[in-house]
Order: sequence, then structure tokens, then C-alpha cells
Amino acid sequence: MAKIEMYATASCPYCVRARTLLQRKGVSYDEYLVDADPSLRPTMVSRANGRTSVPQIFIDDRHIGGYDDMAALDLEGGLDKLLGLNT
Ligand SMILES: N[C@@H](CCC(=O)N[C@@H](CS)C(=O)NCC(=O)O)C(=O)O
Repeated sequence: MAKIEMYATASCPYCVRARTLLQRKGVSYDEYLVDADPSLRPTMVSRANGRTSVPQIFIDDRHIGGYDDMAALDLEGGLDKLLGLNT
């Protein structure tokens, strides 16, 4: 099972979309809420190569990007492979 991490805020629309996509895939993920704990934000920005928007998503420590990046990867057929799904 891939290790999936998402930095997010509780209610941002792109975070909601990212949660929905990951839930639709049936995978579990660790979520770090940077609005609840702002001390997480510098780590997010560093790991995301300077990107400051939420969400920022990582699969097995590989930076995927935001929701749009993850959705594009899904459309290309690459997301399931990274998630370890056999479809
Ligand atoms: N294209 C990005 C857009 C993300 C985005 O605009 N997130 C907003 C919150 S919903 C944000 O973080 N805005 C503040 C910023 O860009 O620093 C994605 O798909 O994740």
C-alpha cells in the first residue's frame, strides 16, 4: 500500500476535491491540516519545492502537486499505478 500524504485546510474547495478523489480510489491517507497547525506549513512548502497553495499531495514521498495535478495524473492513467491499485 502506497504512503499517501496530503497537506490541506479543512474546507478549501480543492482540498475537498482531492479528498473525494482519494476516497473514490478507496485508499487511506495521512492528512496534515495546516490551518489547524500553522507550524506544518513551512514543511509543506519545503517539501513542495516552494508551492504554497493547498492541497499538496505526496505519494511515497514523491511530490504529486495539488488537486489539478493529481486529477491530470489520474486522467493519464498514472495515478492508480502510484497508488498500487490493480485496475
Ligand atoms: N491548482 C491548485 C489550486 C489550489 C488552490 O488555489 N488552493 C487555494 C485554496 S482552495 C490556496 O491555497 N490559495 C492560497 C495560495 O495559493 O497560496 C490545485 O488544484 O490544488
